[in-house]
Amino acid sequence: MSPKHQGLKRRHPNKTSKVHQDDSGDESDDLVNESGSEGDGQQDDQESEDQKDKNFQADEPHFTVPGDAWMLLPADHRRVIIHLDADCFYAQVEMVRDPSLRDKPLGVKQKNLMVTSNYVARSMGVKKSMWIKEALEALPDLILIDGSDLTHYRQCSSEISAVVRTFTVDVERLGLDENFADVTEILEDYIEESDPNKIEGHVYGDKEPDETLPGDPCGCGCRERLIAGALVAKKIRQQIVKATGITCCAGVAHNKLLAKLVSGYYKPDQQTVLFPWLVHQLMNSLNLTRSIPGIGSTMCKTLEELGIHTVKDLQNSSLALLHSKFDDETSKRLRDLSFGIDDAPVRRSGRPQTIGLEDAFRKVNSIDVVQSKYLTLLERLLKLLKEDGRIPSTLRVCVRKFDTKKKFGNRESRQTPILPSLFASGVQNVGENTRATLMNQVMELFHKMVDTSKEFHLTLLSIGFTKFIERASHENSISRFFFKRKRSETEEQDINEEKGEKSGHLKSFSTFSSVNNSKIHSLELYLESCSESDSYSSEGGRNTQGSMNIKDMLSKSHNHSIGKKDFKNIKGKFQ
Ligand code: TTP
Ligand code: MG
Repeated sequence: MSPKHQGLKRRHPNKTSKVHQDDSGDESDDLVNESGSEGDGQQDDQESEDQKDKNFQADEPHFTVPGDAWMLLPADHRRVIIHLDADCFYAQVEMVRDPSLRDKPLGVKQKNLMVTSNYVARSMGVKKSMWIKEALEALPDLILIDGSDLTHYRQCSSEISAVVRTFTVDVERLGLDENFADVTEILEDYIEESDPNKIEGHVYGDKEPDETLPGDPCGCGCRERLIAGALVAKKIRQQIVKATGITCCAGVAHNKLLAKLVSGYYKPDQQTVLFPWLVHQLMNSLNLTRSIPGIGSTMCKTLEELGIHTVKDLQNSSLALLHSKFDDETSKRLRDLSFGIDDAPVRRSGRPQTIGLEDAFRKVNSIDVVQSKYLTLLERLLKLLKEDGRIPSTLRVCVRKFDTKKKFGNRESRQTPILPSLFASGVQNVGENTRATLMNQVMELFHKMVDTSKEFHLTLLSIGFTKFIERASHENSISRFFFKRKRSETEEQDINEEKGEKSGHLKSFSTFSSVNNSKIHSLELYLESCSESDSYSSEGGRNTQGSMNIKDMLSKSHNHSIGKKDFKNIKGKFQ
C-alpha cells in the first residue's frame, strides 16, 4: 500500500464518502481516515479493522497516487451501469432486412458520405465515415445502400430500447444505437446466479482472454456487482439479438462515462467490464481531452486556450485555472471526468428531448442564404413540433464552420430561452408573429457564432427545440411553467457539441443537400442523439459567460432583428 493510504479504511458503499480536492488535485489524507466520521455515530471495532487492513494489504496491488483514488471513493462504485452500442447499426439493419448482404462488404451512404460500413467491409479497409469516392477506390466491390430515410433505423432503435427496458426501467437512449441501463437495483437475482470466479466477456486490462479474475482489492462489493452486471449485459445482448437480429457491444462499469469508454474495447458483438482499480489505467491510456465523452469540440477549444490539451493536462490542471473559463460546477465536473469520476444518473428516456433539423452543404457564405435556409428549416420544424404537441422552452441553433484541417469541420451551437408568450396558446397554430420572433432569435444566435463582417464558410446549419414542458392538467397557463423555471435553465448556454464520428455522443447525421421543400423530407431528423447526450453535453458544457436571462433578452435590441413584414417578404422570396 502506498504510504499515502496507510491507516485508511474502506467505507461501506452505502455510506457517503466526502472527498475534498484541493487545487493540486490530491485528495487530503484525512478524508477517509480512522477519525473520519461515518455519519452513523458508531466507532468501528479497532481490532477487526486492523485485521481487515491486514487482509487488505495482503492482496493489495501497488498503486501510485492518484491512481489509487478509486479506493477513497467506494461510494462511487455503488452503481452498475451498462452501455450498449449496436454494431455498424445502419448496416446491420440493412442486413436484417436483406440477409443476402450479410457476407458481403456493405456501406450505408448519405449523399457523398458513407456513414457506416459492415464489419466485412471494415476487414477490407473500408471504415465508417469515409467519403464514398474514397471507399469505392479502396474497395470497388463495395455494395452501397442509401440510408437517408431513417424510418427503419428509428424503428429498430426503438425496439432495441424496448428490449433493454424489459430488464430495467432506468434506460437512457443516446443517439439511435446506444443505450445506458442502470441495473444496480436488479442485481440481486443475478448475483446469486453468477459465479464469483467467472465473468462474462472481457475484463479491461486483461492480457489473456481467460486470465484469472482479479481478487477484490476494494472490498465494497463492486467486484461481485460488476460480475453480476456482466451477466445482465450478456442477457440483454442475447435478448436484443433474439428480438431484432441486431448484435451490440456492451461496457459494464460503475458509471456512465466509464461504461461508455470500455464498451467499444472489443468489437463487434462483445462486452467488456471495467473494475474500479483499473480506472486510472484506462484514463491514462486516453490522449486528447476530446476522447472523454462529454467534452466536445467547443469545450476542447476553451481548454486549449488554457494550455490543456490532453487528459493528463486536465488531471494536472488546477481548479483555479479552470475557473478562469468555466463556472464552479463545470470546472469540477471536468476535473472529475479526467479521473473517470462521473455521478451523472441514467435518465429515463421517453420522447425525444430535442426535435431538430439540420442541413449540410458544401459552402454557404452569404447571410441571405443563411437566412433563407434557417427560414425553411424553421417552417419544417414547426410542423414537426405540431405533430409532437409538446411546448419547447429552448431554441438551439448550430453551425458547422469549414476547416481545412478537419474533415467534419467545427460545430458550434448556442441556445436561448424561448419567450414565454410565444407558445402561450400551444404549438398547433403558430402565428406569423411567433414565427418572426423565432426567426429573430435564430439569427441573433447565429450572429453570436459567425462574424458576418468577415468572410465565412459554413457547411451545416441546424435548429432545434429542446427542454419540453409538459402541460400539467391543473395548470391553465403555460407561462407559469416558464416563470417557475430556475435561473440556470433560463440562461443562454454554450452547448458542448460533440462530433459522433469520433467520440460517439452526438452523431453527425450529415446530409449534403440543398434545402427546398421537396428535399427537406430527408432532413427530418429527430436529434435524439443530440438531446440525449445532454446529460453529458449540457452539464459539461455550461458556460455562464455571456449568459442572458429572459429579462435581458427582452430588453436587448438586435441589429439583425426581423419584423413581421420582413419575415413575410423573406418567406415569399424563398417559397
Ligand atoms: P456509430 O455507433 O458511431 O457507428 P456504427 O454503429 O455504425 O458502428 P460501430 O460498430 O463502430 O458502433 O453510429 C451509429 C449509426 O449512426 C451508424 O450506423 C450510422 C449513423 N451515423 C451517421 O448517420 N453519421 C455519422 O457521422 C456517424 C458516425 C454515424
Ligand atoms: Mg454503434
